[in-house]
Amino acid sequence: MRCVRCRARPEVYLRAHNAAFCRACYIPWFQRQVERTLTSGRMCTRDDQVLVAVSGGKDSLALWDALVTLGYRTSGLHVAQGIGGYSATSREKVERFARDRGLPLLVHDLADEGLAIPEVASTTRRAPCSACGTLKRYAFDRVAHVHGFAILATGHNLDDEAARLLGNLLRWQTTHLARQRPVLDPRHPTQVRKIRPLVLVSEYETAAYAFLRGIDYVVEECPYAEGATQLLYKEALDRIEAGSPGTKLAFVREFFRSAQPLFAASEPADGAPPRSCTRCGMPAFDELCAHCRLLRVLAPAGGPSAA
Ligand code: Q46
Ligand code: ZN
Repeated sequence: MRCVRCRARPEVYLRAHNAAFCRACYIPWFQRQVERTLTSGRMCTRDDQVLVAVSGGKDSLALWDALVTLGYRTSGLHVAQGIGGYSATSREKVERFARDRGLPLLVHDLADEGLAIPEVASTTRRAPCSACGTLKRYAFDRVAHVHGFAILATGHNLDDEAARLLGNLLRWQTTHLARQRPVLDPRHPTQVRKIRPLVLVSEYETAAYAFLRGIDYVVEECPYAEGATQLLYKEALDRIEAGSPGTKLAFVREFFRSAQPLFAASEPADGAPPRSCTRCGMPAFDELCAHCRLLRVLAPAGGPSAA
């Protein structure tokens, strides 16, 4: 097989697309996929300021790199979780990436607020990923709001989206299916638009891009990732993909195109819009937002501040 663009010796083989690319042709191909998702989903324009959530992993750094190369105006946001050596290495990779390219970066360290994930999880007896999800989502919204960003981009890729879709379908989580889309518009004055420009490129495609672009990312997994149910779904989908290349892409793309609007239509206006948390003013479905409820469990008599 030869590079489908220039007939040179290929370096990347994409079974899902029945195509192969040399290094020089693969990089613009990947960027074009991202651009296509950005424009067809009306995610953002080159006039917008986009805050990119960067964990230090290949997906988020590849996304930031692609957005910058495509001419989008971006800043990075790294939420440090206080998970020992893993978090230290992740932060180092993100800071070096930003410094080497002269890109603006905001770092929000949960440990500075007394909210390092291992301690929060053991004190509240919540699963680390559940506490981490609540604190990260809150930090994304809060930092974006405080710094005046209207758009937050995350590096979820096709494999993440397919696993999430499978999980939602296996349990017929219709409310979740109604809100599973690559663009989520704000429903509260403190929320920002959330976009997922990598939803149609696979983990392999993103890893190949990061490698060919010379991006230095954190390779080790978060120590809490092992055993996550999502990994089980990913393994099942990988087996299906190996026997029938292109299935993941069709699964997710057709969901967005045909099925998701039906689920959205059956949940009028995405359910009731959130109220304002009485403690911090951020979106809440109760008197307190999920973040402030967590703080209350951690320190019933006051404790860590809401900001
Ligand atoms: S960082 Fe946080 Fe993940 Fe680690 S604790 Fe779980 S959710 S696995 S993306
Ligand atoms: Zn709150």
